Amino acid sequence: RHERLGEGASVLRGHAAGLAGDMIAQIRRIAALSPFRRMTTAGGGMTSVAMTCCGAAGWCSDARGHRYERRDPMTGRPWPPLPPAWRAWAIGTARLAGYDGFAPDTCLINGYRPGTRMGLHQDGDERTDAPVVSLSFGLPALFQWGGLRRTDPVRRIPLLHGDVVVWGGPSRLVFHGIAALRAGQHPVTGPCRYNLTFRQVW
Ligand code: MD3
Ligand code: FE
Repeated sequence: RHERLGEGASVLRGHAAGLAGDMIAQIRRIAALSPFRRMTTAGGGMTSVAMTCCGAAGWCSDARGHRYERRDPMTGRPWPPLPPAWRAWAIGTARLAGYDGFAPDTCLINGYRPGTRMGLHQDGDERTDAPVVSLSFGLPALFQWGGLRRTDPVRRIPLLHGDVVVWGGPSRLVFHGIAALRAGQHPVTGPCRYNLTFRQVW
């Protein structure tokens, strides 16, 4: 159940499938306080993905650029708290993958519908000496996993309902993305995919 993808990266296939019902109910409560929204990008565009966050920090993008903020700019209020059970789960999962001492202070929640995609990018707004724990629910996605340079060749890895991936060490700064989601219906999420990423900002 614990497959090494590459240096520092491991996948736990289906590891979170049993948590889906509770976590999706919790996502709805978070989204009632800080709704899913597409974010403006510095280039003048919008993210294809709809996002919300919980925890002491939340990832934000606007015409000026992207960064973490303590408050949701849409509501002016602090982001909803990171559920303690989520935090404990993420710490335990990081440990299973070989990362002790993970102290996540944010969870970015991405909402995908058919056609939604995420272009190739690196994640460096948070601490890159801490891993990222990612969790997928609902419709399958094709993860694009490149290298440290944008032009490096890309591997394509399916991410299915309940799959968990832990990225750290040399894998932490790789370029990655998600191909346009294909239409479908999932018994738990309907026409959606959710991706949760636990990170340490501060
Ligand atoms: C590898 N999310 O939120 S999850 C993101 O499915 C993001 O929504 C994708 O890329 C999604 O930034 C992919 C897998 C993932 C997440 C973060 C990473 C892989 C990563 C950070 C560093 C390296
Ligand atoms: Fe990313």
